[in-house]
Parts: sequence; structure tokens; C-alpha cells
Amino acid sequence: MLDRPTILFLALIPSDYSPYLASDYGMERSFDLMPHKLSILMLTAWLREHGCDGHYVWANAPDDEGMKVFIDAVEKINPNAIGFSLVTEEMMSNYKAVEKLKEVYPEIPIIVGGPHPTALPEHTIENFPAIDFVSVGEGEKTLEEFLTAVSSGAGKDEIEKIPGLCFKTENSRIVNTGARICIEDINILPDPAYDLLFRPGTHPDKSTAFPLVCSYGCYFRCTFCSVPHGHYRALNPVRVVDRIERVNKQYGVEYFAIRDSFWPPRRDWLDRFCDEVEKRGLKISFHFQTRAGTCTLEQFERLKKIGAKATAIGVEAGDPDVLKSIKKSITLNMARRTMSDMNKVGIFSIAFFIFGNLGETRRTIQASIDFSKELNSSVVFYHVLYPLPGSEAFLSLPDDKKSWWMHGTLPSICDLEVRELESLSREAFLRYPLRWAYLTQHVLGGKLTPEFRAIARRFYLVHLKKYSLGIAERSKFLRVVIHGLKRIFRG
Ligand code: B12
Ligand code: SF4
Repeated sequence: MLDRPTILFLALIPSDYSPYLASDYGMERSFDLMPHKLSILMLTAWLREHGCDGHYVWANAPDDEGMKVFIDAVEKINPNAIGFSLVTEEMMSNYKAVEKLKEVYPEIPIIVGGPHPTALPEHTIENFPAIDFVSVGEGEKTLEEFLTAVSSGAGKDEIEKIPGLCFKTENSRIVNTGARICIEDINILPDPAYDLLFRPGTHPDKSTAFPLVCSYGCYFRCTFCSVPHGHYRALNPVRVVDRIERVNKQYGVEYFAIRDSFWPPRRDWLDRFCDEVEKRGLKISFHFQTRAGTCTLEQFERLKKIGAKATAIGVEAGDPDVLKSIKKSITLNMARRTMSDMNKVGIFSIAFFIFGNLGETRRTIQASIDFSKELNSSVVFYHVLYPLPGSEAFLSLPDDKKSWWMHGTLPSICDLEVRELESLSREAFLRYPLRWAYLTQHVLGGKLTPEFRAIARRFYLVHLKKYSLGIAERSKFLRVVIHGLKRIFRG
């Protein structure tokens, strides 16, 4: 018998989870490859402070083995509700698990939250009937009230009074209980429940980057992004350093993945953060994603001194008109300046570009490739646009294409086909480091630390090998020679 209203969070984490192909480049550290959702750690921490509780279990796939892990957990914990935190990409695979759980435990309510259900609450309830409730937006208070209600046997008419939920009533009407007012002062949020992942007192292995967020919301409105826009709030920098220090002591952790969409919130915020880390003499390392134009050269220098290892910026487009039309609120010059500062200081720099924004052509994509080379970051990623539910790009899709994510057929919102965009992105990525400017900045010269120079070197060598093999494969004569050599060596 549970003494407090309790939710069991479940997640599917493929065993080969590695979004940025880190293993191909010999990265020792995980660089945020930790697949666990911060949302689950944040929500559990909140519940614990408010008379409820949360447990967390994950499995590889919704197959028999994975379902056994989930069912064993439900049997052991006997929760009042089961929860999933979902992005669009995970919807279909996770729903398989939801359906199977519903078959076995029809009486346990299943609630989902996160970016996807938040963007499409009614659609989720309508099309995924094994899901009982959707939590829309920030979930701390909604989940606390929901869990308290279901554990006391409240009916749907009572649950209808809780803002931030969407579900089907007894007479099959879909209700959306309206927007949940956000937590104004996020400094009241407790430390994430890291103990769901690690036992206090144990030292997580070297490759672990502890996730951390310092802000909720965003005040920009990029057209490709599905983050709920507006109402940006940042933690007090001193509070962030308190948190880092506590976790550092409790778990012996020294590496943090700052997972904010952009960090730091402001320049004066960053100065206070650096003052505090220096004052306390903390020996930490961290990486973060920033916006072009936020940090100054002096701030990058200071950041490197206090442990910043790598920084990413979303540049997205090299054509000024496209950049403007996607409402990124940066200019090419801001990106030039920020990247040049990072390279001067020797922080491992990552640039993100998107191919396939509205109105893109081969010319604008070539402009992005050229600009990425001019910026000369340590690594670049050219992503093909995903018109994600919740984003402005999604709204530009015709109705019959809006459920692309259910069928796995990515649509294009520009004149180029997805296949062409993918091929351009693959080719550009392969060729990116094969330049003299890259060699001199990141492999032979520049100020990268040995750990990161080794990654850049590997990036260069892996691509050089793939590119040379590709050329060889394309030449008829060389193809014959290669096959001949292979046969000789195989004996
Ligand atoms: C850090 C991050 C990553 C990291 C870590 C991912 C991870 N597993 O946590 C990395 C770099 C690995 C990553 C990868 C990807 N990401 Co990402 N990522 C983010 C980022 C910047 C922050 C996420 C975060 O930790 N937020 C802090 C937590 C506390 O907020 P939250 O998740 O929204 O949770 C709150 C509410 O949503 C709600 N809630 C959430 N879950 C639940 C569950 C229940 C039951 C309840 C009641 C409430 C609830 O309560 C929480 C607290 O208020 C967001 C953008 C953003 N600012 O949110 C994008 C974002 C989540 N990522 C996105 C995408 C697309 C991806 C990738 C698919 C990219 C790719 N093609 O590989 C992968 C998918 C990985 C995965 N399976 O999650 C999109 C998702 C949009 C969508 N509709 O799907 C976002 C929103 C960015 C965007 N541009 O739109 N990502
Ligand atoms: S991509 Fe744009 S809208 Fe989305 S979180 Fe980053 S700055 Fe905000």
C-alpha cells in the first residue's frame, strides 16, 4: 500500500541511443548523450516536496523483454498513475507500450506530457485512445493536483477542475481544462531528483554529463522550433551554482550538461555565475548551447577558465533573407563574431544549420554550406527541417501532411524534396572538415585542449577516409583494384 500518491514514469531508450554519433568520433564524454529526460527528474523532485512521489524505470524497446521490465515495475510499485514524457519522434514507439500496458492495467490512468502532447493535446486524446490524460505545458502543479485527485478516487468531473489537462469525459467529449498558469519564480523548483538515475555517494562514470536547466520558456519565436514561446524565466545564477555545488558534493560529479535552449540568459547573469563559481573554487566542467551575440570574447575567456568545454550555436541559415524569415533574431555578423570569439579562445565549437526552411532553394542551401565553412566551427551539423507539431513550420503544411510523424514520411515545406535535402546534408557534412582552414584551426593549430583536439582530429580523419573511399568507389579502375586487394588479403 502506497503512503503517498505516486506516479511511475516509464521511458523507452534504445540501447544504441547516440544522437550525435559520438562513438564514431571517439568521444569519451557523453556530451549530453544521456537519454534521460530532465522533465522526469524535475517533476519527481516537485512531487516529493508536495506530498506525492515518483518512480522511474526505462527499457530498450516495446518488445516482450521491455514490457516485462515495465510490468514488473508496475507490479512492484502499484502506482496511482503511469506517466510518459514524449517528443514527437517517440510518439509511435511509445504508444505501442502504452497500448500493452492499458490492456494489462485498464484501471491505472496513463498520463503523457512533454513537447509533443503539449502541441497536440486534443489530437493525442482522439487518436491514441489508450492514453487517458494529456498534461499541457509545464507539468509540476498539474501533475501534483492530478495525482492527488486520482489517488483519492476523484471522478472525471472533479479532474475537469484541474487546469492544464486534456482528456475524454465519461460521455466521450474531449475537454481541455485550459492553460495552467506557469510557476512565476522558478527558483522555488527543487533540485532534479538525480537519485532516480544514480545512487548518492556513488561516483557516476567519467562519461556522465549531469543535465541541468537554468530557465523555462523562451522569448524568441523561431519558425522551426516547437518550444512554447513566451514567458521566459531564469533561475538566479547563485541558485544554479548552489545546485551545482550540492550535486558535486553528493555524487562526486564534475561534468554538467547545461540543457537550456540558450545559455546564459543574459550577460550580467553570466558575470554573476562566473563570480560565484570562482569564489567557491569549484572544479567543474560543462557545455552549453548559446545564441550568437550573447557572450563577449572576455566572457568566453572566463568561461573557458571556469570549465566550459564545448559550446553550440544555432546559426540555421547562411542566406540573410532565409535567416530573417525563420525569425531567428540573429544576423550573419553576430554569428561571425561569436564563432570567431569561440575559436580564438579555443572552446570546442559546434554550429547547427537547418536545410529545408520555407522558401529555400539550392542556392540558399549552398549559402549555408559556404557560411558554415567561413565560420569554421569544430563540428557542424546540417539538419533537414522537421516541421514539428507546435512550430510555425508545422502550420505551413497542408492538412493531409500534418500527421507525417505518424507514418514516418518527412514532408518538405520548400521546393526541394526531402531526399535531395538529405543528400545535400550528408555530402556537406562529409566534406566539411576536409579543408586547410579546418586543419589549421582545429587539428594542427588553434587553442583546443588535447581532449578536444583529439576529437577534431578524429572528425577530420574519419571524414577523410570516408571521402577517399567514396572517390575510389566511384572510379571503375580503382574499384577493380580495391576488390582485387580485398580478395588477396582475405586469402
Ligand atoms: C536538452 C534537449 C535535448 C537533449 C536531451 C534530450 C532528452 N532526452 O532530454 C538532446 C540534445 C539529446 C536532445 C535530443 C533530441 N531533441 Co531535444 N531538446 C532539448 C531541450 C533544449 C531541453 C529539454 C529539457 O530538458 N527541458 C527541460 C524540461 C524540464 O522541460 P520539458 O521537457 O518541457 O518538461 C516540462 C513539461 O513539458 C512537462 N512534462 C514533460 N514531460 C511530462 C510528462 C508528464 C507525465 C507530465 C505530467 C508533464 C510532463 O513538465 C515538465 C516540467 O514543467 C528542448 C527545448 C526546450 N527548451 O524544451 C529540445 C526539444 C525537446 N528537443 C527536440 C527534438 C526534436 C529532439 C530530437 C528529436 C532531435 C533529433 N532529431 O535527434 C532528439 C530526441 C531525443 C529524445 N528522445 O528526447 C524538440 C522536441 C519537439 C517535438 N515536438 O518533438 C525540442 C522541444 C526542441 C525544438 N526545437 O522544438 N534534445
Ligand atoms: S530555437 Fe529559437 S524559439 Fe526555439 S528555444 Fe531556441 S531561441 Fe527559442
